[in-house]
Amino acid sequence: RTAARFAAVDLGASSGRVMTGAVGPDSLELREVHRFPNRPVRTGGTLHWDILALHQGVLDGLRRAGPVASVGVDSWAVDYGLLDADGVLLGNPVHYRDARTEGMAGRLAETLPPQELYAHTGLQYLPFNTVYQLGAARDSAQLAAARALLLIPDLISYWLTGVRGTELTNASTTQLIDPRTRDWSQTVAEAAGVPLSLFPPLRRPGDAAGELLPEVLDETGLDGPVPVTAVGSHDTASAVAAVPARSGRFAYIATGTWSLAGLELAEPVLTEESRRANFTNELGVDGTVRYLRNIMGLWLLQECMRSWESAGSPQEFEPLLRDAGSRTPLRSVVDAGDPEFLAPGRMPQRIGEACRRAGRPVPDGPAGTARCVLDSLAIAHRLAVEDAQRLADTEVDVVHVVGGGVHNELLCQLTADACGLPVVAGPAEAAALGNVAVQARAHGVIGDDAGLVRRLLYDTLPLRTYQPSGDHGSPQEWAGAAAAVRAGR
Ligand code: ADP
Ligand code: LRH
Repeated sequence: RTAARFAAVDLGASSGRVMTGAVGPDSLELREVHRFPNRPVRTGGTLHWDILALHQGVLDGLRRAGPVASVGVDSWAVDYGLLDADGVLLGNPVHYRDARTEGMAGRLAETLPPQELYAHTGLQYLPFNTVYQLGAARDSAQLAAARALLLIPDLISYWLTGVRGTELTNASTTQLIDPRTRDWSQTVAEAAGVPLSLFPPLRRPGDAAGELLPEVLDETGLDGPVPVTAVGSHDTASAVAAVPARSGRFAYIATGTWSLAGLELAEPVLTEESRRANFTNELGVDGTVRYLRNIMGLWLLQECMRSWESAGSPQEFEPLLRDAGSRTPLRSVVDAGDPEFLAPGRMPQRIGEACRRAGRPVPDGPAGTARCVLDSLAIAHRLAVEDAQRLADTEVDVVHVVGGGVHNELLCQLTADACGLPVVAGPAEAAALGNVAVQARAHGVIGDDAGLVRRLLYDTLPLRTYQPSGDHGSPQEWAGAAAAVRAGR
């Protein structure tokens, strides 16, 4: 085995980045070569992704990356672009936070009851699941003209290679995949009126996904051939593949724009109790299942900071989190799992209103509001970790936190306190690492074994452990606050 460099394109809802990973049999070093903002744009009343700006960011990043053995692309889930008969993109992809899917779940329920939908897909109800987005687009001229549907990372891969595919981990977020067969569900597609022929063939993490097109080589200054390799193209699949766990008894929380909190399982949990608890069974790399719940995540804080006209730089986080850390714990708490916080805008006011409705004090100023958000996230993390263990009948003794939230020490400490378990924090760029690791395995640089990757990461990454401290409320106070949030659901 010889060392090689790989490029990971990781498009998050907050920013896109291109990272390179230098991988040897016993080493994996990640370097950020380009980061660019991801700014959604509202036109004609619809919230869109600025997909061409993102693609330009990818090209700029690949130019800076220099020679690589392969490229892998991952991004946020559920969203897609439609191609016409000439392979041209029809309109800008719509953002999952757009309100167009309102009422769509009810419409699908008329042909397929929610219980059956869950039994076939194991997917939690989220208003923006692709199946509902397609329901909302049903009578559009765009969908009528569409000959292919490409999920976001598959669209970027297509623009890089000219090759079309549907990567499985991300396909599992459409709510059209059956997690038992790991293939399309004809039953759901028929009930929802979705022609599965729109989707290019399924491919799996590690599969070859084409080579950079001549025009891309020109644009990036790279010498061909440069292969593109399918990775866990759902960013959360890649992030969980890079959780540096030492044993199987772990829960993870991927904290970025979202908090995705749960367990890695060998089989889906499709019980009615699991459906009612709104747990999802997304597909992971190596035949795993990501059993988790979506929590609003640091989006709550991001949106507050946007309304305070703060750009979210480390210099702005530092004083805000210091002040928030000195506030009274658990004074104001909201349900950070509530989809009422999904849409953008007026976030501090909406959080204040939710506190008032729950009979709790309205948080005061930015520090008070930030503290309310972080206490609320910690409680939602605890509820998800607790419920996942009960529903999947497993026990864990550590919680791994990965993603941008690793930079937020207060959130990591509060999560340890809320869960009553040690939190191992890191890496912050887990999705990019998981992306690189899958490429390195596919190209034979490291052994083709998920456990090996996790051990390698555990041995080489700077990780920080937070023990439950009691400094931010006693175990009884956390239990009481968590019970109150649960009771309000
Ligand atoms: P995504 O992949 O969804 O774009 P990230 O994993 O990059 O998100 O995480 C972004 C979040 O990380 C931000 O919303 C912010 O709350 C947090 N974050 C990033 N840098 C810092 C920092 N220096 N201090 C505290 N939090 C930070
Ligand atoms: C995180 C994420 C998450 C999805 C959401 C749409 O970036 O992929 O796993 O639920 O975006």
